[in-house]
Amino acid sequence: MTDKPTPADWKALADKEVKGRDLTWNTPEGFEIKPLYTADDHADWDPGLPGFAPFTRGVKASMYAGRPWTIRQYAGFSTAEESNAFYRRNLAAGQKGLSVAFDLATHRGYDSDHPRVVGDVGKAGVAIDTVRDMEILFDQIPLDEMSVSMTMNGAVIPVMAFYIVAAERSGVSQEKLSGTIQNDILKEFMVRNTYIYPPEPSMRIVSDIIAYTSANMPRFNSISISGYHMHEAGATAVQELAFTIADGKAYVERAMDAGLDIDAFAPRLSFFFGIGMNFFMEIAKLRAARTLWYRVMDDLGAKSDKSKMLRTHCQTSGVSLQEQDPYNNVIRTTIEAMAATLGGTQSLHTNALDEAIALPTDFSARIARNTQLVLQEESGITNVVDPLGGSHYIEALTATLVDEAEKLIAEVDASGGMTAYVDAGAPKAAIERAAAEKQTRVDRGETVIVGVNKYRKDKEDPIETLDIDNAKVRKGQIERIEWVRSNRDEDACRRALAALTEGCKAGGNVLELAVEAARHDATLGEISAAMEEVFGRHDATPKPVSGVYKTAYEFDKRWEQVTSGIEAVERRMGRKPKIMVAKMGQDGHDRGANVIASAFSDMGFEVVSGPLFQTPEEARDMALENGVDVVGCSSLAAGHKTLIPELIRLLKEAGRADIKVTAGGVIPASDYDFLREAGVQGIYGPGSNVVECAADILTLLGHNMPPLGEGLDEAAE
Ligand code: MLC
Ligand code: 5AD
Repeated sequence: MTDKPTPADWKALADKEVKGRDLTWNTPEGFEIKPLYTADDHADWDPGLPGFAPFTRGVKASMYAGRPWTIRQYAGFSTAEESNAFYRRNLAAGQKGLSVAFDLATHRGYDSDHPRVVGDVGKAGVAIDTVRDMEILFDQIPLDEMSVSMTMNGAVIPVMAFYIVAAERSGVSQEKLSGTIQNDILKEFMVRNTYIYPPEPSMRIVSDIIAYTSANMPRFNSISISGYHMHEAGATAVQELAFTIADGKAYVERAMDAGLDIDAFAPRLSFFFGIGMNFFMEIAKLRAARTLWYRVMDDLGAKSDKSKMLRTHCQTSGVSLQEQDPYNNVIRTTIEAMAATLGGTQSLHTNALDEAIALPTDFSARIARNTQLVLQEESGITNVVDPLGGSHYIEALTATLVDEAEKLIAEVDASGGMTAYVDAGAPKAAIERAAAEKQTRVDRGETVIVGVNKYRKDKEDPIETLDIDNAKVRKGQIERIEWVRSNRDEDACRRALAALTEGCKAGGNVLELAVEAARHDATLGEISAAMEEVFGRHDATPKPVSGVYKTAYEFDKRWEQVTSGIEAVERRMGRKPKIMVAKMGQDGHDRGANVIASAFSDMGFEVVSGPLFQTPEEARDMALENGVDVVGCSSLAAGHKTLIPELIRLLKEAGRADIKVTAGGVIPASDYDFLREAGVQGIYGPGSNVVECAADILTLLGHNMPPLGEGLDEAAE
């Protein structure tokens, strides 16, 4: 009989097989992943049992064997009528919970008739201006039975108030409402950008909502503390974990400072994570998150296990999905959905295959939902609790993630806690750096994306996407606002709004006051404005990181070609070519704009970063004042067909038709002709390579740019 092989024997054999090649893999988190894990890699780690502290293996003892996760698809577009019909079709086809996506006008506290939101109404979600809209949104959906998530942070007060009053009008009192409000403002300042008020009053709003729901709505989750958007903005798993848990800690401390008993509200705090393509890391991330939250809440003095139990929703990763070869997205989403469920999520949204281009159609939404139905009903995943528990790799990864996230949380604590850390811009900068590094790995082909930087198709087949007639939605909304205004008791409404403003100044629960205003049919814009009077409106200018691209592309031939092209243009013009990166409308997705600004500035362009939320007029003024050669408009929320042509018209009107306007972001190929006819000179959709974009822009500036050194596929090898 031979001796039992040892890890050293394995190493010798593996080395021989690969002739000594190094098989370790460095993850974006900076972990060195070995090709083999054994019990020695997690000897000091005990994940315990599901249903018991620290809940690493799951929050319920029986988990999905007892009840599967909630299939909760995030959706909303155009009008309340259309979204309601879409929800009802989805529920009939197997969806289990609702999740409302609001348009950006609503997010930012503007009614649909406000001049700043002309391009945004009904585009990225449903337009909600009044309680009447909310009643239509849930028509024939029993709110005492259906749990409803609402993704709202900026205009969280009017939206919660409308929901409560709409339910009330349908005969359902607030204590019967089950669901979740996102209400997570700290991550808005870091990555999502749909804030309205400055940080301090925003934190008060969060705490007022926690106080109100814990007193009046026992089945309602007062917050969804979200790492998802950090993940999407490019955060590593360690950053997502640490900043999300630290955010949670900040909210708990704030509510305790307001005099609330931790065990009275903590059982209704919930979480939300993004699930990307690093399969095992994502599974371990959810297990680590539960462990971390248990420890944090224990330290904060929570007594009840329910207060220390991290319950979470997950969504598969939007940024992992691609415009090119889009059916690959079904495969990616399936892998990510498996990671979320093997990690023990409570609720899940699976993205649609047309994610990178538009909002889901009935067809793409059906496949996305069926992905979960197949996992639940065909795969057998639900039969065993934490089926990967005990995997050497998973346990070792979980333990490492807990350790590394705890180090980062300690760093946040040392800087004065998450509110101060966010105020100083530290997490935003760290995430942007990680995002720029990630983009570089993709552009250089080190991170493979099938169908994009490797195995690209010669010709893409067009797919059908959802198009929303924004002007029509806006017109209908304006008519309804007018109808509501003419049918309300104006004096009572004004008094309720004045009481809300007074409450913002003097103290008093702002949600309670807003519910009263909603009962008198105040609009979302009016309620937001009544609060803005006291709190003010927050704005921020992006601060792109610098140097990441330069370092990553050192000695890269294509990069050198572009930088020498820029130098040539600079010699000709007697100054650096100047590009303004513009973000118009209420679309706050700034990852792409920041990546472009960082990369172009590293290449040698002079970059002017426009603030978020500009109107076309403001973008024109900034372009003229700064004497730019190009305005690059970044659009991810479907405002491009309204806002970019308007900017071009305004530049022409100012006699500066020579300023080139380009467009980048989520732009369906079917809109390219429309934009070109409107005068857009370069269009860069998802999956564009920054070096190639720069070469293209040099050509626009009249430089005779030779073809870039190598093709994409060669670069990927
Ligand atoms: C669950 N239950 C069980 C059980 N499993 N009971 C017995 N045995 C089991 N095995 C019980 C639970 O205790 C609970 O009851 C009830 O069943 C429902 O289960 P749940 O696990 O709480 O699920 P759910 O109601 O779906 O709640 C999940 C949640 C919640 C806690 C994570 O916060 C949620 O639904 N979040 C969704 C957030 C969301 O959709 N966000 C979209 C963001 S999109 P009880 O009585 O204990 O409650 C976005 C994108 C953008 O943000 O725009 O940027
Ligand atoms: N409908 C469906 N999904 C949406 N998402 C955003 N808005 C909507 C909507 N109105 C999804 C996308 C996006 C993520 C933030 O949420 O997947 O990437």
